[in-house]
Amino acid sequence: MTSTNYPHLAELGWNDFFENQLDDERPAENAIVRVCSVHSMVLFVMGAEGKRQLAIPGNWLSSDPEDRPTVGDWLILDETGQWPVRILKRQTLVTRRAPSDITSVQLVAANLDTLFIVTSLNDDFNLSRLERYLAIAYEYGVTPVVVLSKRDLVTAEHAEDCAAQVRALHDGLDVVVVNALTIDTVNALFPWVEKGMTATLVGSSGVGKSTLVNTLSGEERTPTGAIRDSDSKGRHTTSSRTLYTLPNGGLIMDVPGFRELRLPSCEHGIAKVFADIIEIGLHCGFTDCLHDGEPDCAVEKAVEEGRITRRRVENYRKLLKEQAAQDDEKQQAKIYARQRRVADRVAGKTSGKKQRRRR
Ligand SMILES: Nc1nc2c(ncn2[C@@H]2O[C@H](COP(=O)(O)OP(=O)(O)OP(=O)(O)O)[C@@H](O)[C@H]2O)c(=O)[nH]1
Ligand SMILES: [Zn+2]
Repeated sequence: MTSTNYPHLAELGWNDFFENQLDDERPAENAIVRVCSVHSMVLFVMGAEGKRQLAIPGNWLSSDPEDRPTVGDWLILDETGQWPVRILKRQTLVTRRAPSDITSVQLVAANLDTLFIVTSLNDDFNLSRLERYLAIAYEYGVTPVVVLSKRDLVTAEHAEDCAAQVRALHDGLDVVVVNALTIDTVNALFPWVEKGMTATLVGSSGVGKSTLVNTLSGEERTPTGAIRDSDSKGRHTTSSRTLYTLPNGGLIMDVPGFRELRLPSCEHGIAKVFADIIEIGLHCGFTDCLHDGEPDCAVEKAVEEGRITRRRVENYRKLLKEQAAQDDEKQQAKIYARQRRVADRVAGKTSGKKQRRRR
C-alpha cells in the first residue's frame, strides 16, 4: 500500500514500510530523501525537490558498514535540510564480501524490489552462474528475473532451449528473452520496474546491462562498451553505483560491484535454489552425507537416474564449500545439517528414513 502523506516520495519508492518508522515525528516532505549515489565524502540524493548533493556526517564515515548510507537508502534530514540525521530501516539490503577481506561485509544496494539477472544467449550462458545470482536474490528477498540478452545473435531454437533450461532451475522463475538494443522486447521488463519500484541489473561484463538501462530509459544513461570480437568479453565500462529514474517512473540501480560474484553469507538463499537436492538428500544413508561418493547416497542415485543433473549437484556443493570457506569438513557438515533443517522448516518435510551418523 502506498502512503498518501508524501505523494512525491511514493514516486521514488516510498511506502508504508518507511512511513511506519516515522512514529510521531512527521518530517516535511523535503526533509526525506533517497540516496542515488555515494562518494567518499558526499552523497547525491533525490527527493520531492529534485536531486542534490549532501555532505556525509563525519561520525557516519567512521561507523560500521551497515550504519553507513548506501545507494537506495532513505534518509531523514535535520531542520536545516543540509545534514542527514537518520537512515531508515531497510526493506531489503544486498551485501557482499569485501574484496580485500572476506570476513567484512560491504553494502551493495538497499531497498531493491527486483534483481534482473542478465546473461547473454551466446558465450556467457551459464546455468551455474545463474544459480549463484538466484541464491543472492532469494537470500535478500529481492524478486529475481532472468534476462537472456542478445536474442538477435542466436537462432530462435537456441533462445527457446536456453530459456527452458533456465525456467527448469526453479519453480515459477521468470525468464525474459530480449534484444537489449531495441525496446520491442525490453518492454517485457517493465512489470518488474513499474512506477515506484526499484530494480537492479547484475551479470558479467559485456552481457548488456548498460544497454538495457539505456533502452529502458529511452536515452543514453550509461556508456556501453565495445565488445572484443575474439572472446565476446566487454570492457568494464560502468564504475559507480547510481540510482536512475526511468521515464515510466520505475527506478533502476546500476551496481558494478555485483560482477565480482563473491557470495556473502547466503545459506538460506542456496537452500531455496537447491531445495530439490536437499529434499532428495534426506534419503541418503548418512545424515551428514556430502553427496560426494559416499555409499547409499540418494543424490548420486538421482543423478544416475537422470532426475537431477550432475552439474547442478556439483554447483550446489561448490557454493556450500565457498560458504564454509576456510572451515574444515566438520564445519561443512554443520552447514549441510542446517540446510536440512531449513528444508524441513520450508517444506515441512522429512524422508521418514532412519539415518545414521557417519562419524
Ligand atoms: N546485438 C546485440 N548486442 C548487444 C545486446 N546487448 C548488448 N549488446 C552489445 O554488447 C556490448 C556490451 O554491452 P554493455 O551494455 O556495455 O554491457 P554491460 O553488461 O553493461 O558491460 P559492463 O559495463 O562492462 O559490465 C555493447 O557493444 C552492446 O551494444 C543485444 O541484445 N544484442
Ligand atoms: Zn548423499
